[in-house]
Amino acid sequence: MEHYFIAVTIFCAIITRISCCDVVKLTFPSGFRVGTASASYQVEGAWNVSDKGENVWDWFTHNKPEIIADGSTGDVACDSYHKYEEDVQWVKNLGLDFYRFSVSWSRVLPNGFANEVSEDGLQYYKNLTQALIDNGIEPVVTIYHWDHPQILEDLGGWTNELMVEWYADYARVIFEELGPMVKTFITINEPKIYCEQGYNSTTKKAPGKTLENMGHYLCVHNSLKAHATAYHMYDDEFRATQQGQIGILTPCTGWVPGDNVTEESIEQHFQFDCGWIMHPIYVGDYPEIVKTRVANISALENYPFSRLPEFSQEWIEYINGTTDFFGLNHYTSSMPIFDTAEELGIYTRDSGIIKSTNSSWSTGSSSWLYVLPEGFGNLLRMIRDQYNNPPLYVFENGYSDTGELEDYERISYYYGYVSEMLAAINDDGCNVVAYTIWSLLDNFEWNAGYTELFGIISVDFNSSDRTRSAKLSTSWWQEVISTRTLQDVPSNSTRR
Ligand code: PNW
Repeated sequence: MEHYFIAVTIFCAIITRISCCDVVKLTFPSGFRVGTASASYQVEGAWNVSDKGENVWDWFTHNKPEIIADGSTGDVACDSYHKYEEDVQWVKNLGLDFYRFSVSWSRVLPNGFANEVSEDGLQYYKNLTQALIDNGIEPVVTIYHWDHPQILEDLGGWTNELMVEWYADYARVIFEELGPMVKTFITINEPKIYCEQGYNSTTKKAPGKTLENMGHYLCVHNSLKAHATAYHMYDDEFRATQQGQIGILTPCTGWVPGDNVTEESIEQHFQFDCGWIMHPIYVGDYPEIVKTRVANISALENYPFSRLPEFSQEWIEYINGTTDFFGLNHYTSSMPIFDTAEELGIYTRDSGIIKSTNSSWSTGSSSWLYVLPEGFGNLLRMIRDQYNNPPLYVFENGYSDTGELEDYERISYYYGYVSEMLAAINDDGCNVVAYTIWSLLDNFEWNAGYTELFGIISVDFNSSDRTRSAKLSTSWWQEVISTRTLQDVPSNSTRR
């Protein structure tokens, strides 16, 4: 009899523990913030209204349509330039805490330079910011999300060190004009992506240059300098009165276990992926392994210098410490293994890492987007350990399909990724303070055009009105946000 009671007691204890902790794990901590995001070129349209100047994406889509999967452009996109008030209502109805949008440089500075400021361009962003505030939504402003003025590109773009000053002049205008209303600024979205895909071995993204296997290093180098210059400017001239925070965003991919995935291969992958951008900011200078490998390989290739530029001691110190938070964009993972033959493509050759995948993994409509939530947890713990557990904002996470309204797969992706994140917070002490849904609306997905759609709200790109409608994920997120708790993935009998 006694045994029976003990057994029942233990059983009840286990059950209570499971149910108690499941609920805890699936609930956002108090004070945690949830928002959604977009980028100017992907949603605004109105590419030539008023005095707006041409930017690199206008030029690229108009002149290289063959590179865009469906030959499309962002000329109209979601027409958010005209429909921003409706967008704000969607954000409000979702119950979100913040909306992250980006400013189009050439809409504000039609010539690229700060000698002429567009009143209409500024007014648009002031109206959008005010509409958010009026509706109780915090505006989060990305100063630059890939669409710099074409004239600056004609002058060398991110490979020209003068871009650091041009960017800083532009940032000053944004701090002066929007700063009084904005508490969170992001200087630059993902140098890694536009530098690798716009200035190196592929022509996938604007400006579509192939620059001797070093364009991406030069581009990141100047982008980090530009970021740090804007950070110091904010610190010196605006922080005291505006009382905001400012940081940079980088995309980091995660990893999952597999054959030949070792602690060393994970570390090397991390440093070339995440550390390339964040090590200069959190620790100082590029990671040692990145400097050594690129220098050695450049020497083997007979360059008289490393293809990775060197920072002077002044710049190392100037860049170090220039972020108030770790801005993370995260989508996917791989099994990083050493490329022992060292004979694959350029990225592999410099990093010495192959990001291997498994054909059984499911993907979104973006071929690179493998759904591997556990990789997200691994990444969050690594960032905690490498950079002394900084406050971390997940500023993008999302899933692409082809625009289905019954987007069960998207909900299932969010369920998996958000529960991994909550476990990393609750069980492993990761200091994640905010999460951002990418994206509010289906939109122009860069070189994929409208063939890969990330929105939790559908946009009819065939209607001149760009009609918005709810998807299943709209109401799922609404419920998650109002309860502050993850909801089960709805079942679909016809689901694969
Ligand atoms: C982001 N990766 O880029 C951009 O900031 C968005 O503008 C874009 O729409 C979104 O992701 C979806 O593509 C990334 O391979 C592209 O890990 C690729 C990766 C990460 C971010």
